[in-house]
Amino acid sequence: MARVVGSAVPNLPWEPKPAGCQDVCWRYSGNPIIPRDLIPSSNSIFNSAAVPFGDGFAGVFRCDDRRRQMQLHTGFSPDGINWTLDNERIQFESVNAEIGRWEYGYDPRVCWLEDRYWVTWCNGYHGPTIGIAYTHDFQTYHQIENAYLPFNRNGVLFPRRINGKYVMLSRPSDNGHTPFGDIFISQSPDMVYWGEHRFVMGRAGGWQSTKIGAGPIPIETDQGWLLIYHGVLTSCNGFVYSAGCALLDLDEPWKVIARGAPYIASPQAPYELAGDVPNVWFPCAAICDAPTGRLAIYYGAADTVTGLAFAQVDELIEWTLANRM
Ligand code: BMA
Repeated sequence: MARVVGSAVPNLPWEPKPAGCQDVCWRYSGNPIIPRDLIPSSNSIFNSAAVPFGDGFAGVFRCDDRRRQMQLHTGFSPDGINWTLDNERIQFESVNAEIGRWEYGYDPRVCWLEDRYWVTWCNGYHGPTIGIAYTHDFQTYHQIENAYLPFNRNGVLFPRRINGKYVMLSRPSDNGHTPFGDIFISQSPDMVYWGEHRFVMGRAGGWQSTKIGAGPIPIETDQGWLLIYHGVLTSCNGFVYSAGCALLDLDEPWKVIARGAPYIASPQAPYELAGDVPNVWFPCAAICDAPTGRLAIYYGAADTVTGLAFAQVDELIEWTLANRM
């Protein structure tokens, strides 16, 4: 049995796998957990990140507003399922007026690292790049420098320093609906200067043939970092976003130990198949209860609503090793 490194989250939202289910990842029966119109200003709420916070949970949510501008909002929940979101977008306090000039933000990730919550997101600065901020309380957010030059997406931090350095996965891209994309890693002594870039993994067949991008914060286990990521297939009807699983080396996480060939989840439920962008299953967060290995995965469905799914770390690792490409 794989040992998960991390904290106990005894109040993790959880439902056991339904009898007869053949999948390694299964949906919450009450999905979607966040409707598109939870707050008066939202057109849609999806691709969002939740973490344990205090006695409950907090998160940063992608809310596209009714002008169809992409915004980030704070949310809180007692149980990880029922959420209250601020109707106003997050106002970041920035180290620098130029960097703090808000264009747009989307697809946030939240990472507890040492003594604070780090937020990374796709930040508009003459095109999409990776914005970084930290918060202690989900009330005041301190924005620091962007990690990279444009264009980049899917910036995902590791939850501890590796060999003394902060480490981030990302996906260099272009300014549009990028028709390519591989996962790279970058390292930093201070969260400001990023370098020592390494290739991690690229496009492969089928569901991940057009582009891939890191999803939730990687989960540390004694067998490696468990990475859930999204992959895109170009069908005659447009992009289809699914999710898959890989295991990365603990000390040199640009080395892939194993990568599953099939997806672990793909758009199949009605709210994943229909919405503002049909056929999107886009995971941005996975909360793990370390002692049991239970995982609660938060994902955006059809760029419209937020869904919750479950998996077991042990089972995902065994499955990845058994179904490696
Ligand atoms: C990607 C990002 C995601 C989105 C997906 C499908 O490029 O913009 O936020 O879910 O496209 O539209």
